[in-house]
Amino acid sequence: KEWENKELSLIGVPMDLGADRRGVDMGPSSIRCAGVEQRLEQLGFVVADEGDLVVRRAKHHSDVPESNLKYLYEIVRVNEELCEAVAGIAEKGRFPLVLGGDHSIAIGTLAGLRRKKSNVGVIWYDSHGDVNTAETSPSGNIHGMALAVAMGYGHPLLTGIGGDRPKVKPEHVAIIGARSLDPGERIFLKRLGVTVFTMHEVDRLGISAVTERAIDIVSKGTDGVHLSLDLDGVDPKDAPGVGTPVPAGITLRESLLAMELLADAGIVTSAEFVEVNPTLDIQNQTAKAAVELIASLMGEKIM
Ligand code: NNH
Ligand code: MN
Ligand code: MN
Ligand code: MN
Repeated sequence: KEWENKELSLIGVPMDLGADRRGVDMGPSSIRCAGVEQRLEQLGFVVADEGDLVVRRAKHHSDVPESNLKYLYEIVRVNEELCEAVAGIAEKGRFPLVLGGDHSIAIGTLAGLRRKKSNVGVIWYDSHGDVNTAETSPSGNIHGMALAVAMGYGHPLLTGIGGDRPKVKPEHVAIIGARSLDPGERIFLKRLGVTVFTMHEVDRLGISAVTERAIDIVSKGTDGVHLSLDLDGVDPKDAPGVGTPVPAGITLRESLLAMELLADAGIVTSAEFVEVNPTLDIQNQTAKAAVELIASLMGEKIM
């Protein structure tokens, strides 16, 4: 593995424009407060905290004439920057760990990874599919479009970040935890043949079998695997500090097992943890959950 040197770079993206809701911009700060760097150092990682990118406050969301794409231009600008930053980290053979921020930042992360790897597998751990386009989105919020954009679908300013080519192939994607899909997303996911482990599969098969199947899918024919973990994939009882909580989700306990299985498989080469909103949280519980998940993903063992 390329990061066997245990060198890791943290980068925060205090983005909330993609969710059109304040508070998730404080996600990177809340995860840092929960002790992510120290925890990684205890695991033997040499951590370089690259700090946060700058996200400008937008005056008004309808900055694209005749489009429902909220805050498009600033989201594009930040993701271009994130793309460069992630590409630089991966280029040096370090593990990129991106802290969000809303999920629109996956657009920049995956564009950056594509510079180094031609076939990135993606585990999209989320209660949502995030495969809307401007045409299907009920909200106009770009965080609900990030995975579609990464596969090459959406506004050209978004799909063009880091170059016009698609960043991820549908057959290399596995969604885990879905329980809130918009009508257009269901059609899109079926048409593209994306593997979706909804809560139905999680309940029937159990999280360990689901994770093992997901590992098979994302590691077949790929040269790296990215974990894109939206904290709203975790049940709101365990992760209340998110903008769009959806009940009946994957417990923190199950999620930790999923991370441990990913660690054991040794396939994950980059990760991002997104959508933590400390203004909606209880005592930073959700950021703390994120740190537990990160530690398990990066190999922490009970004994
Ligand atoms: N599907 C809805 C939309 O596109 C909600 C997306 N919200 C998320 N996605 N938090 O992970 O607006
Ligand atoms: Mn340090
Ligand atoms: Mn999401
Ligand atoms: Mn979500």
